[in-house]
Amino acid sequence: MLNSTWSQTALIVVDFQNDFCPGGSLAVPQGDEIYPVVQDLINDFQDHDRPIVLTRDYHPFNHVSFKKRGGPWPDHCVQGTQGAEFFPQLRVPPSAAHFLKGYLEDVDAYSGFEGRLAANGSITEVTLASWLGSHDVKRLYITGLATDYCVKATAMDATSAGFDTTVITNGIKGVNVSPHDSDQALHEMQERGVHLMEWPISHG
Ligand code: VGL
Ligand code: ZN
Repeated sequence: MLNSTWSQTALIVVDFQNDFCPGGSLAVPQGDEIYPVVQDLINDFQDHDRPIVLTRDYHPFNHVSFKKRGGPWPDHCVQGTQGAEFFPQLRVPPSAAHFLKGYLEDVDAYSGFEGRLAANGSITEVTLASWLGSHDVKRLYITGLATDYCVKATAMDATSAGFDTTVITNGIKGVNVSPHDSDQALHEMQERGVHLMEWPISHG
């Protein structure tokens, strides 16, 4: 990519966690297949010294979004369980910033912009918007799971907050509770000014 592409640009990896991958409790079909693209993005952003943000769904065991509490989802991404951990092959640079969301029992959060920075083992008051602002970020590349929920919500909030926002089409997968949910989500994102781009993965 051109050097200008990298200036003021950050990467956001949304919820690439075990419970959203095959074998997990809320598995996104083929969710694991985005791995090579996600890793290539992380590596390239690191090589260019650009900020890398990873969000995680991070629920208490009795979270309001769980079926046992009348919510839509099976238990997933419960704090302290393997399901809440990153996809095992993912190599995350130590410099990456971690944002957690949905960590309060009675509050759900799809968007990374509802998350808070985790640092030194605790959840801070720092929002994603303020963190990106303090790192002089103006443009965002977004990848991760799931297209029709947390990727969509994060991209919508990003563009509303004034970031020039690009979703990487080969670096996302959707839940598709209804068959066309991901297509619909991509359409809604584009209508709001989100750009779509296929990431030219580098081999070797
Ligand atoms: C998500 C459903 C419930 C997501 C999180 O990360 O897209 N989906 N919680
Ligand atoms: Zn959740």
